[in-house]
Amino acid sequence: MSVYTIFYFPVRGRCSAVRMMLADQGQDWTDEVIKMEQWSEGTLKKSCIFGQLPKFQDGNFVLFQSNAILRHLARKHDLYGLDNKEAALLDMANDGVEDLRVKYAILIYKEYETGKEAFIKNIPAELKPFETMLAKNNGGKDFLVGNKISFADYNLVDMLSNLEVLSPGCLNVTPLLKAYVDRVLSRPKLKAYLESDAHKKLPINGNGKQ
Ligand code: GTX
Repeated sequence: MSVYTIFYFPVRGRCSAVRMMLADQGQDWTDEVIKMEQWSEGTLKKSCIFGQLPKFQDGNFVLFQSNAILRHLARKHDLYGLDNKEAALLDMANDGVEDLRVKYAILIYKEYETGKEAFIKNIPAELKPFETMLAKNNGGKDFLVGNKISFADYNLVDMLSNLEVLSPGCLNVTPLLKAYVDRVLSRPKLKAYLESDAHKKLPINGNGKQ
């Protein structure tokens, strides 16, 4: 039995980066899939501290908030930089990914028909800070920070993969980011997970839009 359990809806959504990180680090986990009918019943929602999923269990330790889950696993599996300054830069990058993810979620769940064109037009501006971070770190040949993968890399690569689905080719304007995404996605354990049915059967979002 795996020590980690993810309770989430049958989507990639806010658990994709967590799953990518666990898979790439050779960790097992159990997915407890929560269908909308079960969620609507209300008991589970009431038991969740912010009334939302994902819920994560590390043994008996229960955690909510997707970014807190990423950070908890990063501390455990040495994916949080080499020192406090690297950790702070990773926090900065991850907060940037979160800002972008919130805008993406608003588009997908609230404004898809009216806001898609403007969102796509603005993608190059959204990518620029990450391209700049990469350029400053060994000319973009490594990761966001240092030369070791981190939790923020999994989160960013997941987010950028979603943008590529929304607007194919959108990463062509940021060559360092494009090469970095390809590099991360070709890591053997991560690639195997992304090619698995477990991943492929899950839609990116819960409303069929992508
Ligand atoms: N800040 C939180 C985090 O990062 O974990 C946000 C969590 C969140 O938005 N959870 C949503 C939720 O629990 C689900 S994420 C979107 C997936 C939708 C799939 C639907 C099939 N929503 C239910 C609720 O608020 O009652």
